[in-house]
Amino acid sequence: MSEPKNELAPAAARVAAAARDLGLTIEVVAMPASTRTAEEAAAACGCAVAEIVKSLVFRGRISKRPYLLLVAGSNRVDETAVAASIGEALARAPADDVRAITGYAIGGIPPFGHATPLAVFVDADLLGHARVWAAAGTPHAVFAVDPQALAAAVGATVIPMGRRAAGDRRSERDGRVADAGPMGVSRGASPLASPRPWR
Ligand code: 5CA
Repeated sequence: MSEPKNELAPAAARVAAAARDLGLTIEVVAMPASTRTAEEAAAACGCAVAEIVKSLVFRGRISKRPYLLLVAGSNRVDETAVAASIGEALARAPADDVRAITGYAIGGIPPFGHATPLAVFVDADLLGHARVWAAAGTPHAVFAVDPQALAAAVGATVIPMGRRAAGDRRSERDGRVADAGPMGVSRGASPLASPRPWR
């Protein structure tokens, strides 16, 4: 695959190099518009929000171990369900902590190539797409990837991650609804627990 014609920012170039190290064939693209949020990234990439990978850093409340959650852009993290899968409750990492752990600023956190090793979990909903888009180090850089290839390359454990954010429209390519009850998404011990509005 040819290199992108636009010159990449150093952080984006590091992501491209990390992908090569993993044997993952991607092309990092610098977008003229912001890709800082899942919604902005979807608009810039011309895809559904459900096809955006949010790379969110949490810490175990007990172990303090850092975890990377790769979450569908249209889903909110259901912390109760995720804790049930991972085996401990999680707390969101503050921005300066995220920067130290990953080496990247929020809005550009890539799903690999971090400053420190992270246990990685991927949202089962992401695997229903042929192609998803993830951040590549800056709030303007993204890459497209087969989610199965991404999950395999980073050694991610697939878990039910969340439920659809309020007000999000179902795209025609995403026939499932990751919401409470009937679709079989694990709700953990407390179905009434209110997940934080990760977007
Ligand atoms: N580039 C886009 C799409 S790939 C992106 O990085 N999206 S994201 O969802 O992975 O990153 C933005 C996330 O950072 C949001 O989910 C938001 O909840 C989180 N965030 C924003 N501010 C903070 C903060 N101060 N501390 C921790 N997380 C934050």
